Amino acid sequence: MTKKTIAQPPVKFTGIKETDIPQSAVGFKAVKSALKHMITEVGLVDSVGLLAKLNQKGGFDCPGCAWPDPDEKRSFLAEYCENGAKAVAEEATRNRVSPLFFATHSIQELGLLSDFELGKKGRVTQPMYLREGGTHYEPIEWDEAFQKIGKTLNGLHSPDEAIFYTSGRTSNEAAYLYQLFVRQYGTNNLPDCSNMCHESSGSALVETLGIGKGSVILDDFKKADLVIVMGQNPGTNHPRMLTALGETKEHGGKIISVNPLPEVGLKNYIHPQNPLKWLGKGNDLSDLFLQVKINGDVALLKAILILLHQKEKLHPGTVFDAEFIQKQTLGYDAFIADLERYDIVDLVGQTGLTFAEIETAAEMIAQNKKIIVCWAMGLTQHKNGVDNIREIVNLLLLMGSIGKPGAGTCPVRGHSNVQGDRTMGIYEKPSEAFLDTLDSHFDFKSPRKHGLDVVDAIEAMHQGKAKFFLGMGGNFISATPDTELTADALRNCDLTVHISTKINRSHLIHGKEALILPCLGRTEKDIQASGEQFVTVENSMGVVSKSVGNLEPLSAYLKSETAIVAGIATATLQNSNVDWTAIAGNYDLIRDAIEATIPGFENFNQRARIPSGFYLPNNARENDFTKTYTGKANFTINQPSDIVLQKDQYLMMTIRTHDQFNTTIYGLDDRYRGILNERRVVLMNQEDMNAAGLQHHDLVDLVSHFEGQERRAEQFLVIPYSIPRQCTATYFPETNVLVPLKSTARISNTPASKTVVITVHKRE
Ligand SMILES: Nc1nc2c(c(=O)[nH]1)N[C@H]1C(S)=C(S)[C@@H](COP(=O)(O)OP(=O)(O)OC[C@H]3O[C@@H](n4cnc5c(=O)[nH]c(N)nc54)[C@H](O)[C@@H]3O)O[C@H]1N2
Ligand SMILES: Nc1nc2c(c(=O)[nH]1)N[C@H]1C(S)=C(S)[C@@H](COP(=O)(O)OP(=O)(O)OC[C@H]3O[C@@H](n4cnc5c(=O)[nH]c(N)nc54)[C@H](O)[C@@H]3O)O[C@H]1N2
Ligand SMILES: [Mo]
Repeated sequence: MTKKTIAQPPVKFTGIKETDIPQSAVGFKAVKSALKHMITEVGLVDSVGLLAKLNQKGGFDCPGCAWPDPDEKRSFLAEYCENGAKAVAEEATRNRVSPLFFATHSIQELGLLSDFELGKKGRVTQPMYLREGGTHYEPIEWDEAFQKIGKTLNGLHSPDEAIFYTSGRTSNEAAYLYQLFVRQYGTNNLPDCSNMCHESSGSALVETLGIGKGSVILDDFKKADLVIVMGQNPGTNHPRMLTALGETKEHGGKIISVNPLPEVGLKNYIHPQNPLKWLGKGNDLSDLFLQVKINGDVALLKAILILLHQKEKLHPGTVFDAEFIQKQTLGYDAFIADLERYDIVDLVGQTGLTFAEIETAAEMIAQNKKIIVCWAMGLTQHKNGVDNIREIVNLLLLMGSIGKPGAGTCPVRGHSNVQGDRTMGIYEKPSEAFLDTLDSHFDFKSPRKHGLDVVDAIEAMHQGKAKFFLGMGGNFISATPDTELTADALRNCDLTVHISTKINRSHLIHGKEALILPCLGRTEKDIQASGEQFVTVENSMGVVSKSVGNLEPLSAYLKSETAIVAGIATATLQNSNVDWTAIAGNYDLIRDAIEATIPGFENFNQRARIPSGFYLPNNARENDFTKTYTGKANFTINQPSDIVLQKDQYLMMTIRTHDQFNTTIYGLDDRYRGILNERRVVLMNQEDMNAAGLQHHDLVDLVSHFEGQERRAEQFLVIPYSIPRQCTATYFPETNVLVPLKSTARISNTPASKTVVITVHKRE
């Protein structure tokens, strides 16, 4: 019998070095680091060509984060950042994973590589197949691969036994075709990375404001009096956002950051596109830094809300926007009644902050009427993740700080097209209205039963209720919680299929049979029957724009994601009245179908060709809240954290280093945190270390505790760090094994990967 490939990256220490934490984000080092990655992966000539096209009008969209590009003129080389350049380098790498590579390395052997080592092997060049009981992937022809998928899908007892995952890099065109195929096949099992990411934001915003997206645009940052950045590390994950925050400051606005860690980008900032400023000391970006305890945000917001309410009672009409509340909202009285039940002393205690700090924040908020709140995973990945965001909305509603310039909600998205994929219908809980339109346009009946999200899909595979997994991009095994359980879930499948650019761990943890289908990346030319194609993407602020690759494809075997979907659809669907070959041969035809079925895409083909793109409608931005279930913006009642830690327990947040894009590990440095060449670390408060008898660089095992179960991750080095008491931080994906599958946010079902209860055990 063949042995299983190990599910987690093996324990390997790479030789930790520590440095001082840099004083500011960006600067020469960042540019040097970016160019080094680029030149190593793609060579000097192509590097220059790529950077010249990156995020330029008429170029390709950065495959890094979803932060928008300025609408106005973009200067040469200006709209890239260190980590964007790394994302491009990683995709445009010349390193190839060829059939010869697979013939010489068994899957088990590849499993022994770390994620960093595996990723550096490069791009997959040909479709590959793993037969039942096989030890090595073998090359396969595209048609045969499609037939195998069709045969497996048509052999299932029900279409609901198949899972169709999407990661957020997939273009609008590919995503649209994909969901159409999946619904024609007969299921809504379309989980996506959003389920693990901003689902809490979507859930909270739809309920309260009637749109699951943020309400601000880039220009609002110049007009805001106050920007609050909560649970986000923009210096690493959205570096171009620092330019927008810099503009807030230049226009006289203030910034508050709320984070358990003093993240470098939020403290100090040097404008990357203004070299003269590199020589200076940088700007103090945050006017107030609140070093909150992990998951202390609802308590903090409630304490602030109480203080604002007290001020309003003392001087009526000076703090709250009574007219806005009266005209546009529902639920104010119940909200205030609930707020009055809380004791501010208890709340302050839960935050780990001082009363004075919270009072300063409340004062800054009271004095400023145009407020933007930005957030990311530090707020969404908690049991009360939806509560976090609804409480932010409460604050904005009280201040009337939404639906006007310089004010509103700003959930900062992750993957470059994660928002667009959802707009295209990649959603396990589609609305009736969307399905009705799809059905009438394509003349079929799509399934009405809601599908499975990521967590439920894992559960279904684990229980043998789902037998087929297809990943449109992404790295499911490494991105999901509870690594060992998820691995067993995938191993239960009859067939696992991955449409990927690069080799990753998910190719190694497979069903009975497995396929890797290699696709073109953003940076590559996409030629179809009707000639050269472009795709479109939607950024974090609802701008849809075109993206065109300029590199020759890495291998002649690669297919575009759209062509792959069309191939699978043709091999699977017997009675489809969609001409899959025609539609995938000319992306204008896909855009016509999008225009006909999705609101906001009028004249899509024409507007897709406008160089800076176009904005999708946004009711919250327009101060229109009639789209909520009550027809008004809704106040909500939210819960602070209910986690009670035992004396020896800590909360652990799993975060990204400066050298990774989710599960893709670019390098081993976390430069902005001063931790170099090592990922197996646990950041702890020095006083907690003293109390537990732990020393710098002690080797420890981490054990998580959930509903009486224990999960273990072995061998991490203790690093003393500026972090509140009883809080710890580790890097994802190494500690995903500790995140229990069922520990999720209420309503959104997002894994609570920022609130893992752990104990720390010194190894003898
Ligand atoms: N270079 C690069 N860019 C990326 C990514 C990447 O991996 N690399 N990933 C992309 C994706 S998919 C996403 S979703 C985003 C992720 O962007 P971020 O959300 O910035 O990513 P994380 O590293 O998860 O950081 C979470 C931040 O929240 C803080 N935090 C954790 N828990 C709490 C809490 O309870 N309260 C508060 N107030 N703060 C908390 C952490 O200290 C950390 O600063 O970035 C996108 N962009
Ligand atoms: N513990 C913990 N877990 C987390 C998180 C956390 O903060 N903590 N964050 C969560 C979040 S926010 C997210 S978004 C998920 C991310 O989950 P995923 O989106 O599933 O993971 P990625 O690492 O972004 O996927 C990288 C892989 O995508 C493939 N790829 C790259 N570009 C393309 C392309 O253009 N087309 C195709 N078809 N494939 C491509 C490559 O093969 C690469 O290996 O992880 C989640 N998991
Ligand atoms: Mo994400």
